[in-house]
Amino acid sequence: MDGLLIRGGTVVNADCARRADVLCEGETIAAIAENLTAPAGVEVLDAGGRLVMPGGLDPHTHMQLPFMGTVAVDDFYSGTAAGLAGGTTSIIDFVIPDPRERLLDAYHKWRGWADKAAADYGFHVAVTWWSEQVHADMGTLVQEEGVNSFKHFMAYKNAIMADDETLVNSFRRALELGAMPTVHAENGELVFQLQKQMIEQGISGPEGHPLSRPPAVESEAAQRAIAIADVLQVPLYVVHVSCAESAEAIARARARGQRVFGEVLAGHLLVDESAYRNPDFTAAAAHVMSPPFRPKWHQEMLWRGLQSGSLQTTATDHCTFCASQKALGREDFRKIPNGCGGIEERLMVLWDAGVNTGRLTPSEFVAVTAANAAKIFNLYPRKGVLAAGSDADIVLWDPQATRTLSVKTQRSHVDYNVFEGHTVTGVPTHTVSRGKIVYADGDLRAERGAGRYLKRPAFAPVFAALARKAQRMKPAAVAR
Ligand code: URQ
Ligand code: ZN
Ligand code: ZN
Repeated sequence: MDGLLIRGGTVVNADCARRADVLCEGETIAAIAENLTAPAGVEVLDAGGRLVMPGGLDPHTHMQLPFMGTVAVDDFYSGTAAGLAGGTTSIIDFVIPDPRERLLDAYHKWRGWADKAAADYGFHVAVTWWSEQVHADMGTLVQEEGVNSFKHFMAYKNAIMADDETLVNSFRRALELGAMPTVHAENGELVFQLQKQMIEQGISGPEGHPLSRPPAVESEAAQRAIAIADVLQVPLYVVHVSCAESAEAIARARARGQRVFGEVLAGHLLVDESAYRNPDFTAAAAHVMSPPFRPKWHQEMLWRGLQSGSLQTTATDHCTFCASQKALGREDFRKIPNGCGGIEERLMVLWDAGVNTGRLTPSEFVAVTAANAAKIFNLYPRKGVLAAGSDADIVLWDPQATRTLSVKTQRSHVDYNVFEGHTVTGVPTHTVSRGKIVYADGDLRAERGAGRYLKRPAFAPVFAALARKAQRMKPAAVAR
């Protein structure tokens, strides 16, 4: 039998940590208990007291994204391979149709691109325009293709920006289908006007990027999306929450009982906006992503969101453009392709800045790097937990080992590392993907095409029942 027994470790799930062995048979976990014996033919991996955790789930990546006149350099193979080297075993990427492009056509195109993935992957599908055809395609994607989340870019005017008509129609359709609307929350009109203002004032370098996207540009959109979702009674997931104002808006909505979820990027927790003032264009442009990296004090507010549970997931928004591509915007920062890397570093920087500082327990680390995203996007308990019957996606973690993160050693194809020079304590030594050791002590054995497409069932039965109940509970007209 092909199997793997991971012996002598401490299993850490989001709900508890305990000394236990993990027996994998084929692609799934067969048993988790103390003192398991290896059946004949099963490989034994001695954990030697290390931690044994669910492989990371990154709910926000853009492998080989065609964007701003170029294509992200990490494709579905190199990007997922880099993730495996960092302990991330699943991603949820994005299908982003051009306006007027059928959602189904874009979806099949992206499925073809992702065939080469080395790790498991799912897709959020972006709604970048509205029509009866979009309405119909959303239904097909949910009912036949296992898509249960739809993305809305409130930024990127004259490109993929969704206006309020699209937001309201699409959110309403998502509720009908039992799917989760998600948003990139920045006011695209404000960005457009502020960018123009910067250029008119002669500010054409990367320093213009954060100046044209201040936190209020993000929090206005976050609050608008939260209000639309509240009126329509549909849940909402806000991606890459980067500033205190948006985090507070989500916390207020949740305190009122509204079902809103927030995601934080590893970059926004560790990197600040001083990077844009680097006189070296290449270094500053390498950090151009949206929302931009913020003044340092926002980071503490994002950590508090994760610690308090008002923000639930972490991601990377891995969308990599090399210096030669970023140079498209050398004369005009509006043309710098937006995006940075991070899929290999996410778990290490979060462990180092989160667990080693006492902000997060190891179990809370598992919650924000895998379990919560798996639950929100309906992949749990297949992903996000080590339990009998779950996929054997496992990371062996050495909390004592150190590593200095650098472009010189990273697996990503991009020629920059926003965590350059960070020395972390706590690193993955082994990654197991559906029962196979794909990374061991620096030896990456990522296999092109080994990744599987992850169908994510809708939440329809729950939402529909809730919607009906809400209807019934509408207060009767007050008797005069
Ligand atoms: O906006 C996104 O999430 C994509 C286009 C990646 N780029 C970025 O700057 N975040
Ligand atoms: Zn975005
Ligand atoms: Zn993104």
